[in-house]
Amino acid sequence: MIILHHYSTSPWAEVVRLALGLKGLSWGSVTIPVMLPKPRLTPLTGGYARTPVLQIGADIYCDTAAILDAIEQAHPSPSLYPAPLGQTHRLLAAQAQGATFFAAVGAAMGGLPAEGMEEFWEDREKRFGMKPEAFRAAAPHLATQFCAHLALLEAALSDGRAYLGGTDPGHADLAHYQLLWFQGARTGGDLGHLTGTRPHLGAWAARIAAIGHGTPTEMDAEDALATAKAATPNIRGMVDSASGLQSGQKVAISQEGCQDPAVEGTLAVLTDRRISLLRTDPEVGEVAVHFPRIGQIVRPL
Ligand SMILES: N[C@@H](CCC(=O)N[C@@H](CS)C(=O)NCC(=O)O)C(=O)O
Repeated sequence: MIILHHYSTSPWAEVVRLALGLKGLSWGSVTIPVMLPKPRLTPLTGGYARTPVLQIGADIYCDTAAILDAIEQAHPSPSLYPAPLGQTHRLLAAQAQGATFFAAVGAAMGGLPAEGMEEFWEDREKRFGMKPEAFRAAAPHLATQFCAHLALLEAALSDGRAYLGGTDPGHADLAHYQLLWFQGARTGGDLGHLTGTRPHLGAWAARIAAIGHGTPTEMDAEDALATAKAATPNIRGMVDSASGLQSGQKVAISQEGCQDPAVEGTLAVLTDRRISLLRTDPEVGEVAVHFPRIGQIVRPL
């Protein structure tokens, strides 16, 4: 069974929920905390604590790029990479990360009060360097950048196409949609202030929302840990010899722009697309932790 570790307000988790919906899947839903510590998640990941994380048995997928690959591989139809864009969906989806995502976060959260959210801001400052005062000061600029991005989406959709790639939705649609979806967090989901003057964007967002989330079933974190313990990791691939690293070598993986503890383990796969580590934890036994190559810093131990 596919298990998603997430929380309801996570925009990147919304991408995965919609991908599961697009494929009409049933899945186990484990709710994780919005900030550290995440003691029922990190035994699985070895320290990666961002949201979302997907689990299939003893295989743990970190980051939506690795997660969507895993879902696509396990359930190829309907594809998250439909023609005519095909793999170009990945390129377009990557554009929703980094500065674009930061602008969306600024637009959605820049105006939020510090009062009552002290712990949250402390967490985000420590882990991602988001100093609340500096973030609030930058919010008006970030909001302009976000609106400029929405204008690009509106223009891309203005020839009447249903989705970014044409008639079928794919990874790129979900990745860019979450930026907009997140703006509803403070308005109970209402996006009228952003879609009112952008009709193509509004119709596209409504089509994507209608995809739904498939069939989630609430699941206890302890059951997810037990599921991992009862399973065996599924490693496919090899270590690219040009990397200078070798299979079986101890390495640590961390993420650019994130101060969370590095995940340490034995290198099993390293290609331009994927990094997989094997690690053992008393609570879950041996698990494989899978990452996309982009965004990860690999350090030999
Ligand atoms: N590149 C990652 C980005 C994930 C990300 O930034 N997630 C946010 C929430 S949507 C996060 O980790 N926030 C801190 C947390 O959840 O503890 C992906 O595609 O999954």
